[in-house]
Amino acid sequence: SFGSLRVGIGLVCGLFSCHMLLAQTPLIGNVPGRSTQSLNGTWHYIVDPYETGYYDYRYQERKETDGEAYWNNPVPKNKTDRKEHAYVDANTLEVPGDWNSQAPEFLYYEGTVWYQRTFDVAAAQRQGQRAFLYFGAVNYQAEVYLNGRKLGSHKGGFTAFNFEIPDTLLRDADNFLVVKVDNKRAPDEVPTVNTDWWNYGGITRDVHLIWVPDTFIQNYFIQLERPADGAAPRKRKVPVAGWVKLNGAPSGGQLTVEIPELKVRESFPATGDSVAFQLTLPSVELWSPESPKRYEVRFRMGEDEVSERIGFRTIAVQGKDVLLNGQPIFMRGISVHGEIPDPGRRANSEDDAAQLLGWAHELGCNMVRLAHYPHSEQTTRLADSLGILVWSEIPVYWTIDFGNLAVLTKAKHQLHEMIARDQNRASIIIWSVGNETPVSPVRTAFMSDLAKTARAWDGSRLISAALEVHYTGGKNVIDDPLGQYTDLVSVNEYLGWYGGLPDNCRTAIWETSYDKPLFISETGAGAKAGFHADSLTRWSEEYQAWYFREQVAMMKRMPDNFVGLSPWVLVDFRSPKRNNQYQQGWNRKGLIGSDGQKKEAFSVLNAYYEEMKAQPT
Ligand code: GCB
Repeated sequence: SFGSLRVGIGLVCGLFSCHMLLAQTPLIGNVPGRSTQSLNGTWHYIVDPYETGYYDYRYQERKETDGEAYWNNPVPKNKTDRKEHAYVDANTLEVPGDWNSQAPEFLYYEGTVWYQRTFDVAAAQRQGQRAFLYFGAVNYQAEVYLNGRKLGSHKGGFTAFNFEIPDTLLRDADNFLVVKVDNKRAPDEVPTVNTDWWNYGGITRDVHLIWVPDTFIQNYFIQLERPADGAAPRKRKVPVAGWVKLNGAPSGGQLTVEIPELKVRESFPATGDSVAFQLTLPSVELWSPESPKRYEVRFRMGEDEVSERIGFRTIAVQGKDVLLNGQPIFMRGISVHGEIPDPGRRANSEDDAAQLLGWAHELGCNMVRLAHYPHSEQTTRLADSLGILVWSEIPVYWTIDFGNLAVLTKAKHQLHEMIARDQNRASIIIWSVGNETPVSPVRTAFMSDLAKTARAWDGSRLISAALEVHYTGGKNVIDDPLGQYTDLVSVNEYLGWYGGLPDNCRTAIWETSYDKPLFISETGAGAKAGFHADSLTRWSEEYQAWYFREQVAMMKRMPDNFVGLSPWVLVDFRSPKRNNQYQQGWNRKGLIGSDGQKKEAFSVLNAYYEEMKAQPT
């Protein structure tokens, strides 16, 4: 409704800019639909564990003009000149990419690495255009410098950000671009020091220059108006609502929204820098996993035009059900890390997304839980086109410093950046505000604030968080107070792995204090691919397959508010916390091993999903 729309506009208009360390421009939406110049490729690097490029020998931050600051071009003026750093062709890293997988000496490196490259811009491209420097993700903290001047900084390893490049700073040739990347873990960051995944460092996603006219469409949101009480959306005369955020303060003008296939084209007066709009579509074919229909939607304002393919659907909770387009759905999900095995690296391309979602599709899934942080934009766009429902999460994981207001602000930044990038993806039905956070009053205050904030920013999707279950008196009880604030109650359970043996599932009784849909956001067991033994032997494929057989049987006896599951996990992934002879630095709960080999449990879950596909929900 329009109440939430206004909040949305307030958000994009500035709520955030006041928190920024430097003048970071709010995120430009739909970057693939813009005029861009790629800055991917081979960059130079300097490894700098002591941060010598940043601090002088008295450990004072270097002045911008300091010749030994690593953001400055270290060209000796003459042969007597001394420079103690250099970007050399012997030291290069590919962007996008984590550094850990690119050279053996980086395998366990956490700290500062300076990235450097030069680039030219075509004079014709530059003419009358504003330039923005865009990063798909840098883990964790980025300090960005161009031609010796600082453009800005950013924290948060999995979300996109951009800075405007002042026209006076940009040259036609040999622009000297430096990014200081620091992935040291810290107790007051998000995530905090302790996670069950490897902290891959680097410029892990695409880098682009974006060219836009003086006044441009910065971002927009378009969706079906949410029908009351989970009712099915209308098929004819369908109400659509949205907003557009403009940048470059126009003195009026018209914003045009067009959906050519539906012969819809309407203009709205742009009085300030935001425009809220409503449209009526004559008819609409709804987006769903079975038929992921998308329409080309065009936005035009003055000289700027952006377009992309957007699906229309509704998602709601009604009583015990999750309704997609007014119909109850069962989520045949799988949890996925944004990581490619063999040898273990951050997923960073369209091919990587296709690999991971392709495996999920083979497993019989209609849903993925993208754990535990926002995945690449290629992933959510591919999910849109393949018809895979998505749970997208911020890395508020385990023991965040809940009592620290600055940490809440950091979590909200990441929440905002996640939503701002992907708010038009039909595939995304759930925003998750965290995973397995330990119950306490201060934590519940923190987490419920995030849940409320997410809902205020995007009232069109469901809000959840992965909670824990406890086993008491022979029962599995879900009574985490955070459940009051989420639309569906999601829990991670490992009955038969972290407690007891898999046959304990046979007598398990489930109890929840919430009259809401129940989703199992994790369940899993470790096995080394290719290790075979009897099913009582831990780490064997047989144990894991047995675990899944017992779990599936239990799922079939779940209470009637059970709406699906996303077991842990699609593929083995690197975790420095896992060090027995089978693990060797890997979490082995994948249904697929680190060599890409499917384990026996894969076919157990697949058989269940094939059965569920055939069943009416
Ligand atoms: C969990 C966590 C996940 C871990 C998993 C495990 O509950 O949410 O990040 O990797 O358990 O393997 O223990």
